[in-house]
Amino acid sequence: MIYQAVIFDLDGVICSTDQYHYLAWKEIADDEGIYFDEQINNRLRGVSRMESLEIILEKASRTYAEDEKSALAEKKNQIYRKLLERMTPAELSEDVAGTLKELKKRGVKIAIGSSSKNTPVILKQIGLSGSFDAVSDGNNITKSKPDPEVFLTAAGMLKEDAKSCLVVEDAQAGVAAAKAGGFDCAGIGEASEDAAITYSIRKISDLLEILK
Ligand code: B16
Ligand code: MG
Repeated sequence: MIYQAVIFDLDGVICSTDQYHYLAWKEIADDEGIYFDEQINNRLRGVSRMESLEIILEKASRTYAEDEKSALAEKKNQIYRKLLERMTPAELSEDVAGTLKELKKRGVKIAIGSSSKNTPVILKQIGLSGSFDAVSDGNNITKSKPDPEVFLTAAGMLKEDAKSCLVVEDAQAGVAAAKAGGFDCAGIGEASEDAAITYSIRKISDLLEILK
């Protein structure tokens, strides 16, 4: 086996919080009278909160001052956190839960590499707190995807180099981050057709074939 560890993106890979991000940003955009739809929301995948706001403000009819932007990002996060409270372990699929268990059984290390500052609360809500060998997230990085920092930090925590780790991503920004860090990448969902991936997977348990 060429990989000692798997680094999972969180949103769109381990669980699906994208509809919650969408609902929260939609509320902000509607309040501000800014056009926002699912297609724009897709561009926010894997991108940090402030960078997401900048993408939304592309459709605004005026410019926003820095303190207004901070206030909007904070308001979005409050709405999003309220929605996260509704998440339960039922939102963790059997496919994901079974795959994590099997990887552990095979002695493969598992980590999270997410842009989200809400990673600890999401892991708690879906019952995965303490399940990973390392958690690298929006709280311990300075540069967000497509910068490789979040994955390089995860690999460092695992004491592995990039070539020994496989990154699993659903977003273009995340695939680019993996590539920039020298990681092989398995793409799922939208990223399964990205030209920069190493493997295309339809479901998380497809990893078990790659890691045989
Ligand atoms: P937060 P991932 C990303 O998570 C989301 O895909 C992206 O839409 C979000 O803006 C970002 O986290 C930051 O999230 O506002 O919770 O810090 O895909 O990298 O797990
Ligand atoms: Mg993602």
